[in-house]
Amino acid sequence: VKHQVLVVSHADADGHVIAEQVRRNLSAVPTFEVTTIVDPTRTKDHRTWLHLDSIPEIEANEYVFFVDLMFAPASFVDEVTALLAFVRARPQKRFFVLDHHPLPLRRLATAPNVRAVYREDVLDCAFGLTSEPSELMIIAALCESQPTRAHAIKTPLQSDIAKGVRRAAALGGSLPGEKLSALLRFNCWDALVELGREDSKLHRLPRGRRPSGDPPSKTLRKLDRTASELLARTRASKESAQKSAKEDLVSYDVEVVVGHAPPKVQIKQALPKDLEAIVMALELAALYLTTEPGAEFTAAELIAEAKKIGGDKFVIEEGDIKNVLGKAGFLKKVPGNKLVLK
Ligand SMILES: [Mn+2]
Repeated sequence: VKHQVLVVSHADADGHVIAEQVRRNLSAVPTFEVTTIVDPTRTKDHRTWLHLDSIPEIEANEYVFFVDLMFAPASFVDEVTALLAFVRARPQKRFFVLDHHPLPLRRLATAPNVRAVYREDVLDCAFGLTSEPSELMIIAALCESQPTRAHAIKTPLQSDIAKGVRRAAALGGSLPGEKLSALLRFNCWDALVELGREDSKLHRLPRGRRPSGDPPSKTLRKLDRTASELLARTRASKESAQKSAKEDLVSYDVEVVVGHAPPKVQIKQALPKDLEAIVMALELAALYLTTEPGAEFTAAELIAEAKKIGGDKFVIEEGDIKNVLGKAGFLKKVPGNKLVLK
């Protein structure tokens, strides 16, 4: 039996991309079954925290990751109070919070089953990242207006994709939420590049919104059709998987292929899947052992926690830690043979 894992993210441009990166990284853990919620109504902004009961999908999951959802400087006390009440009422679940805006870390630390991380550069705002920035996170960072190291390393193509994602994510259009998430999941980069390169007259976005009177451009209409097709096939594939009761054997990621030629623009996988899985589980374990900033733990404690998170079927050896220490950016050695989260 797999652990059910849910990623809940902000329905803006970078939020869609961050959700997809986190989904991919968590999915590397073979014992995790990961779904995402990015919803232009329910995860529109910081008020999401006040309406967590509008996301009943949370109840079926053991691990819940809130990403790219900020706490507003003027109303964070109410927001964090609502989140704390929500997680305390669900002591069997583990919650993680990650954003590139400052978080109310001290208050969040008062609940036993939530861990929070603030990373100021969007480039670092995902779980399971390695020291090498991923293309997805470069695109996510370019979607935001905050200062980021991404500007120093971006390619023109990544900038065009980011522009396309911003246009696709603009509220008032048909793509934000499920559809844009599907386009990212299935690597529809070519059409997103095309969207980014369309005439800006077709994409007037006052205050980031698409005015309701503006007709969708040719590329927007094409992306809408592709997304609808992908979602229909995903649903059909899930239903047939349920019918045949062989869910473990059917990976709808692999099964669903967009009709036409394969997309030309490829997004690189950073690491082989098994190493990625180890990095991912160890990071979650390190987060869980970090009950206060700078908390120290041993490698053995880290492995034990990673096994608990991954479940019995998840194999991880002492030697894997050494392998990972060099590649993952999140652990630091401290005197006394201990480790801390960076
Ligand atoms: Mn953001």
